[in-house]
Amino acid sequence: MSDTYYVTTPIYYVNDVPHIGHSYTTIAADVLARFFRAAGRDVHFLTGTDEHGIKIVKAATEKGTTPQALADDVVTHFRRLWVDLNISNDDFIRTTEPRHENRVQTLIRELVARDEIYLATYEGWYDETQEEYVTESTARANDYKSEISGKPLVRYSEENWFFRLKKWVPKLIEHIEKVNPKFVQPDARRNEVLSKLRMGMESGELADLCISRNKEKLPWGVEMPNDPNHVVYVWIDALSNYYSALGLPAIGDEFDNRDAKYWPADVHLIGKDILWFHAVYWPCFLMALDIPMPKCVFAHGWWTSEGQKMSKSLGNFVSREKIAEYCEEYSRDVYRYYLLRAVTFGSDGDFAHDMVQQVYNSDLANGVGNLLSRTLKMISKYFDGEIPAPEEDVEDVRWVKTAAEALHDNAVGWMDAFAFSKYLEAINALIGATNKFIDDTEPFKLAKDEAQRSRLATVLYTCAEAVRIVLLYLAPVMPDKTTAGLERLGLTTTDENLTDAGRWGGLQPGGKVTPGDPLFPRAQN
Ligand code: ME8
Repeated sequence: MSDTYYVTTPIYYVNDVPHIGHSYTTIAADVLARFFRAAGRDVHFLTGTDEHGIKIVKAATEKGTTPQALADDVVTHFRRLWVDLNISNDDFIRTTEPRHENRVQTLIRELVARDEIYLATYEGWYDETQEEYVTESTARANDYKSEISGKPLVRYSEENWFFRLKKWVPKLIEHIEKVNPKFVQPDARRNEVLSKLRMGMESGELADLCISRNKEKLPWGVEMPNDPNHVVYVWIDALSNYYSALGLPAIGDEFDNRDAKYWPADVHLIGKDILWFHAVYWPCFLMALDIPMPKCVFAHGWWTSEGQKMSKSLGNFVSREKIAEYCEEYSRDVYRYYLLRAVTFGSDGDFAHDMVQQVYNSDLANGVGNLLSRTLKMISKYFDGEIPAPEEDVEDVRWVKTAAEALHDNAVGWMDAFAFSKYLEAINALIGATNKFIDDTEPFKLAKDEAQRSRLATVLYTCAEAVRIVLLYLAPVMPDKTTAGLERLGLTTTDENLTDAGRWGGLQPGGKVTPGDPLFPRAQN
């Protein structure tokens, strides 16, 4: 039995159509899923949509439709975008599906049985854009506006069900500090969560969590199984998707335990905006239910566009249409590559047309694209398109081999640590070492001297082998282009485990190569 790997994205709200931010998390998750599948793990990749709550009701009212009709429409945009971006998710969950709703109710029933929730009156501020109660001091500090959206906070007074959050916080702090120091990543986010937790406990401001909403005010949600006057708070409903989608807990339907072997999740990938929900509410909720916690929550940074916060009125919004334009101009693989290459995962990034072009030309047109076409052309010209057998020990091959081995030996570790930048840098280092190798060994000169025939064979085998390894490791990021590149090398993508296939020396001499048009033609200004 191979190791399992369960990766999730947030489930996205259906109040509006998807944009670059949604695509970022989903592409990152897809790259992890593709990489670990290739590395031999048994992967489960989940995404979906978050369809309940006040945000959806308001958006539906504004559009003159019902929440269900809005959800049914917007979900198709998400689904289509994931197909367009070549996302390989294994499941797609909608929170309005019975398989999810029934399991949320079962989880709540279990909380009731364990005396983890109680009825009380809440009086205070509510951030409707974030679906979150806000303490008086936070509200005051932000001028009674949402910290995230800037929209005015709303005064709420309601009788509601509360989850005994405070009771679990000391155990959570211990978990993050000692038991699993990798639980919240990156480190800066972990420290942020820890200090906010400690401050909340010391000041007494960290309150129990209100997990229901009055049904008269908000009928659009999962009904509290113990109280028909209330619906489940949308965040408790939403977070449960990571568990319910696996057919957990068992409730006696056809989904029971379907993918149970994947729990606990290896990683919940999220944006930094929703860290608190994932790093605090979710693990406390699981502890209260005696369910194992996910292994890690990784919060990535925020994208701006052309140097500014994205906004429809500024005209810099990277919408689904805009993404389609980039995919048309450069290909979907390039869009995927750019998002992971432009910034270290965890930091904020800016999406700017000039930068896309710069990265495209330097890494792809001049980098891997040029290396592939140089190599194929020389093999065609000097060896009639047949990959030659390496014969001589050429001293400079060592540098290329070392770069290939560094990639091979560290790839799994980097991907386990979400270090996409290091992974891509190592690929680019191998490309650079191989291009330098060609410049140093000057195969076009060797070709003029019959006595140098075996040296030329070694040089070109080395180039072809380096390109093969580059393409294999780029495949999780750029599945289309790398398949095309490998085909030109006479190779089909195989089921062979990347850990074996990515080792130096795997290329068999004698295969036929076919040079074609450039994989990444240079982009002009
Ligand atoms: O929060 N830059 O859904 P959501 C980077 N339904 N990432 C961005 C981004 C940006 N500018 N904008 C959005 C929700 N994202 C809840 C989640 S999970 C149980 C429930 C990404 O539609 C990022 O991953 O508002 C962020 O966390 C997510 O979209 C928020 O999506």
